[in-house]
Amino acid sequence: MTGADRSLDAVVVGAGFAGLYMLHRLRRLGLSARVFERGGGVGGTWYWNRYPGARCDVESLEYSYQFSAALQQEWRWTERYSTQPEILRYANHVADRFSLRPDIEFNTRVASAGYDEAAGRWLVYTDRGQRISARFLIMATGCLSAANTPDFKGIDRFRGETFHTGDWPHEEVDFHGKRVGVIGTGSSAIQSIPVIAEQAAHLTVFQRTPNYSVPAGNGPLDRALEREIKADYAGFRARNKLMPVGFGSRHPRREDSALAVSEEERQRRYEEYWRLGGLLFMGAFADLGVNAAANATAAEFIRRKIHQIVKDPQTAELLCPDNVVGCKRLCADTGYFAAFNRSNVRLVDVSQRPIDEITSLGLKAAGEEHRLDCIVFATGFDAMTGALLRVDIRGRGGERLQDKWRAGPRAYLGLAAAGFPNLFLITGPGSPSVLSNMLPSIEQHVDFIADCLTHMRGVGHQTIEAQQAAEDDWVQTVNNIAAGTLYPTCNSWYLGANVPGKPRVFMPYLGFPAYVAKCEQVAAEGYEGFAFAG
Ligand code: NA7
Repeated sequence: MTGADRSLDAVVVGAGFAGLYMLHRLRRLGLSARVFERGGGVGGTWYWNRYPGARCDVESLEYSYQFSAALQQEWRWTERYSTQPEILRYANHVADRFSLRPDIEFNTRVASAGYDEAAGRWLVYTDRGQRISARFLIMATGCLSAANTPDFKGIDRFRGETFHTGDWPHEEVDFHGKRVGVIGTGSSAIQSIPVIAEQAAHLTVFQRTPNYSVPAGNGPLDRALEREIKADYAGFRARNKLMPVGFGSRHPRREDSALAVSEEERQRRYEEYWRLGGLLFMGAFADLGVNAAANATAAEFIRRKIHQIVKDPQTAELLCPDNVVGCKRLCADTGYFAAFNRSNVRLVDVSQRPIDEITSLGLKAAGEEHRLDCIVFATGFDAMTGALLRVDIRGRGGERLQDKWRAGPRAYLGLAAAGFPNLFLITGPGSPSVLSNMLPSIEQHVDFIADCLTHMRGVGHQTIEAQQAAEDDWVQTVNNIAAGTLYPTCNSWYLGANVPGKPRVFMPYLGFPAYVAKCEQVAAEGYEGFAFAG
């Protein structure tokens, strides 16, 4: 352990839901591990995304851990879709309940990590000058944790306050009496706009691309439903595991085509799924994700809804997307479109001409200067690869992960990369991750890694590494599956298209059950596609 201050079995980067559970499993295996977390507390994305209205778009009883039967019985969610503060309380509860904090170092960013081939160990450097030698490096850095602020001209000139939804202040932000501008109309904007609109003296929304959104249908958690699910939580989890996205088994996805039913039945079905709320809308017909003509009927339905809700026809028209529903993540809202009926809310279209510049007093767009006291950047994330690549990771021969991924991320099962022995990625690119329920996906990856480490210990292996051929095949498989869908048809963050210069590669693996089956088969066949040594 040349030059290291400390030697461990594993370093885990990030104390979000992935890092917390990974630490728990490593401890249970009797391994020494330490988690490094750049934030001042646990919770990952829920620690940073404190913007008003922040809420999960997967139901509370599903967006939660299942590794501990006692935990899932005792924790009581208050709403159908949990708010950010409640999810953060849950993360803190888990950290305390399993006594995880002593092994987490907060306010500490892992800056770089290099693999020492001779020693078969990682040398990890933090921004506080620590050097740690570890056999395993486990990246639990999250998929949506590197906030993306576009390089707007004049951004430093603004004399008012600026915020990013993904890096929101910890103290209360009060917009009362303020002129607020929100840039972006993705999920974060769609959740925060109705709340900000209620406070602000005036709110201007700068929209480049309108988004489809379905009312979440949120409300207090139905206690009878909670009792029913808790009576057989394991069965409920098992049924969700068979769903293409790993959640939603209470509302099965329909198996017929949107084009195979009468117009009347189609509208009836869409109404039914509109009322179910949020992401569940996509389950109305089997072919909404793969058939453009089928999808167009859903698009038309939502556009009609927007026109029914928004009183000013011009604003309504501007809010109507014309791309494929679900191609960019479908949003789940509470009063989003209706917010544009308020007299203090204005929509500004920046689709034809980019925002000109930020000035000391506001923002110039579409040839007009908008005077603002506060600007909210709801401009999203460098998703899936951003947080990973902010750490300078160097594998065999000093190869940088940044260089290996220059043309797009490449990872076997989204879990490991050839040339980077003993490095694991939790919910990395090439795994279902953001196109599944994150919590079960995290648990599945952590369990895979923990089982793999147990296997290595049993057999006496020191190192594990993805084989190049297996990685190449997997990247091809992920692409082939995506190519058979409508996902590549728009500029989504799934494709990296929201960050200028980022390679355009579809990153998530589509299909949670098939993915889980593949991982199980890989493990059953002695970790096929991986090479062991030592
Ligand atoms: P998103 O979904 O990436 O949304 C970002 C928004 O910001 C989107 O409307 C963008 O428009 C807009 N944007 C980005 N750059 C610019 C510039 N330069 N000018 C104008 N508008 C811009 O991020 P969110 O945080 O809302 O949601 C991310 C995920 O978090 C979400 O899907 C959930 O899973 C949780 P664009 O569409 O690129 O034209």
